[in-house]
Amino acid sequence: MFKKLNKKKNQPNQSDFELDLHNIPEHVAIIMDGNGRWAKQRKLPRIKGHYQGTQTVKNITKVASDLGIKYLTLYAFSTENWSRPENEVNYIMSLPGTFLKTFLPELIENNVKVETIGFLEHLPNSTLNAIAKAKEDTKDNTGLKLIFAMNYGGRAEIVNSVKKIYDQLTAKGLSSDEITEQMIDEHLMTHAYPDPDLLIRTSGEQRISNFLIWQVSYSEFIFNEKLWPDFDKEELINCIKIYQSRQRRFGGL
Ligand code: V0D
Repeated sequence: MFKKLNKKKNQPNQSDFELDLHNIPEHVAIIMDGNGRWAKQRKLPRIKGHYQGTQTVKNITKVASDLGIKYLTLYAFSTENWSRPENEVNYIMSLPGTFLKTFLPELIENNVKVETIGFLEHLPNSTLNAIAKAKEDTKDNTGLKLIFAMNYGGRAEIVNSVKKIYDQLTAKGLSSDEITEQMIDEHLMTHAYPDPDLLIRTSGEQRISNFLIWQVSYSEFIFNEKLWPDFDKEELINCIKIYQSRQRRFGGL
């Protein structure tokens, strides 16, 4: 492994720096990868990995809220995930209900507001009902925005935005010359949020897999080796320290 060779002793590591509470990223987006692999390593069915993944969502939501992060966007289900075995998809669709049954009171207590992005109309009604209740019960909360990306795909989101712009322009008899980046941005599902400052992907994969492809144009990317069920407070804080050290270097130029 190269990692070991590069890790010279007596050299400072990110975790040796203090966390700067005045420079917390406003918007953190996470690709929660590695749930299936976590289960496989333990010879457990994949759904156990997804269940354990919801426990990490609870922990990380609390930590993010305590740190003062304003927006936490979690990639929970991609438009490609439908190709998984039916029993696995069905189980995943039950997770919002399970999650909220035990965690909604704590979300309310922590002033967290639940929101979603994605093509939700394709989700089962039972899933939609659980999410609708969570949104309703947290709609006046002013703290962390916990944004679940479900049945979300970045390219489809951009296509959708362009279609809406096309309809508006043709209705007004205007031409494509009117189209601007700002217009595309305003028609994305994320229009109410600032772009992510930091994108984290767990489980060592180094791809963005169609997640927020327009919005991460200027984000810092951090690829964390931990599988999502093993990701914890210490790992998140370390990611933010890495983000802060990159900011310091950038600011020094
Ligand atoms: C599965 C790891 C929480 C990633 C986390 C339907 C894969 C666990 C939610 C959730 C999923 C969504 C909305 C909400 C409350 C909770 C969730 C899905 C998958 C897709 F309002 N975990 N979780 N949703 N996984």
